Order: sequence, then C-alpha cells, then structure tokens
Amino acid sequence: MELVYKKPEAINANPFPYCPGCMHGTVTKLIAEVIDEFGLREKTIVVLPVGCGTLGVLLWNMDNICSAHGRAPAVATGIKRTHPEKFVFTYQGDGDLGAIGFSEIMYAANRGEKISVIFVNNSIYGMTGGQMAPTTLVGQRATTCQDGRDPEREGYPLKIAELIAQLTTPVYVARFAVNTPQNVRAAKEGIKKAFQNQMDGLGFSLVEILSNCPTNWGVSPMATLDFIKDQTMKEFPLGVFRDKTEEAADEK
Ligand SMILES: Cc1ncc(C[n+]2csc(CCOP(=O)(O)OP(=O)(O)O)c2C)c(N)n1
Ligand code: SF4
Repeated sequence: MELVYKKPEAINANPFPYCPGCMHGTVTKLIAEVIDEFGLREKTIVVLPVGCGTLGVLLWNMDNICSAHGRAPAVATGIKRTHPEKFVFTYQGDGDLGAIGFSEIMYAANRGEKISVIFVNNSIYGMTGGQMAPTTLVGQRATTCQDGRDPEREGYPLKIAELIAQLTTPVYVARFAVNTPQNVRAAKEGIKKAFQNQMDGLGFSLVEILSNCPTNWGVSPMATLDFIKDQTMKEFPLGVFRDKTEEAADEK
C-alpha cells in the first residue's frame, strides 16, 4: 500500500501528550516538518520552556534541554554562542516568554542572538490550570480574573511581536495563527523564514503563533477556532512586523 502520510522524523512515535484539540500539537508538527525539509534534525538543539511546551520532551526526536521558567532565551544564547554550528531554537508559551521571561526575551532579541524563537500565544497559563497571562484578552476569563480581564485593574494585553519589532537588532518578527488550513500553511512559511535566517547566519528571529487552550478556556476545540478569528486576531493582528532580509532586497 502506498504511504501517503507519516509523522515527521523530527518527532518520535509517542502519542501527542497535549490535550485533544490543543494547537501545541499543530505547531509541534509544523516545526518538525520544517526541520525534516531542511535536513536539520542531527544538528538541532531545541530549548524547551516551563509550560505545556515542556511536554515536547516526550516528542522531539533530537537533542533537547528544558530550561527554567522563562529562561529559554538565555539557555539558547549560551548554547548558540558556544556551538555556533548547531541549530538552536526555543519553544515558549506566553506565560513563559511574556511574564516571568519577558526580560530574557527582550535582551536576547536586543543582543541579536542568532537563534530562532517560536512563541505559542494561547492567552492563558495552560499547564497550571488557566491563570491570566500577559496576553489574556480584555474581558477574557481566567481563574485569576474570573469576571474577565479588566484593563483598569490588570492593564492591556502585551503585544510581544510588536514590542520586539521596535528593537533595532531583530531580523524577522512575525505573527501567525493556526486556526484554519490557510493560516497553518502561512505559519509554516513563517517558521521556514525564521529557520532559514539562522541557517544563513543572520540574527534573531521570532515567530509568534496564536494558539488555543480548549481545556482552560472551557470551550470545545471547534469553538476555539472561531474565538481566535473573532477575538484573538482582533487584539493580535497577523502580519510581518520586521523583515530585514526584505528590506535589504528592496535597497538593492
Ligand atoms: C519559577 C516558576 N514559577 C512558576 C511556575 C509555575 N508555572 C508552570 S507553567 C506556568 C505557566 C505556563 O503558561 P504558558 O507559558 O502560557 O504555557 P502553556 O502551558 O499555556 O502552553 C507557570 C506559571 C514554575 N514552574 N516555575
Ligand atoms: S492545558 Fe491547554 S495548552 Fe496545555 S495541553 Fe491542554 S489544551 Fe494545550
């Protein structure tokens, strides 16, 4: 029988450890496909966060290391600087990257570390049971803001991609979503672009991907698709906020 589909080699045969319908699975598979297509598996080190992304330790069929909460950019910095021949990327949630690790990501981006960052923004703390994240939407409920985020009390959601794109150094900063097949294809192109930049020896790239958490949002996986379209994408518009390779091409 002709084999028309198989798991990428970059992930192993374990069942996906994420909740049913969780887009961590989609993002993990997209990254794995890109690693396979670029032939990077043998030279890749993935730096895992604390959060549901940590569960990737059960999946990644490549060298990996779990960092302390929020510290993935610092760990990746150390690895890439001491092993510049390796391909190094971090995989981080919005609590990990946008709260406890906010300073780490800003300084790694500002230094122009030659790493790739995949930032999975599901607007909540998934692993710990649904607390408010820096990216929780205004009015969105979480266990620590049960009547919804109130900007008077908690401020507005942090737009991480836009903040990082303000810095001088980053090479590529973009935001995608994985709620439709079309958006999934676009997100894969964004991951490819970020990874290509590192392969070309260029500096820091960050790809933010709007994701879901059906378990802690308390809705069905199907309902999260519309939530992302109707709510999340209004607060966090998709787009490329910085692409120095395009700017360089335009100048020629
Ligand atoms: C130093 C430290 N503080 C707090 C925690 C508890 N903690 C574990 S995961 C997490 C947040 C995870 O949320 P996010 O990064 O958005 O990832 P998700 O699980 O939603 O993918 C927190 C606060 C911890 N493990 N270590
Ligand atoms: S808790 Fe949320 S983010 Fe974590 S695996 Fe389950 S659905 Fe995904």
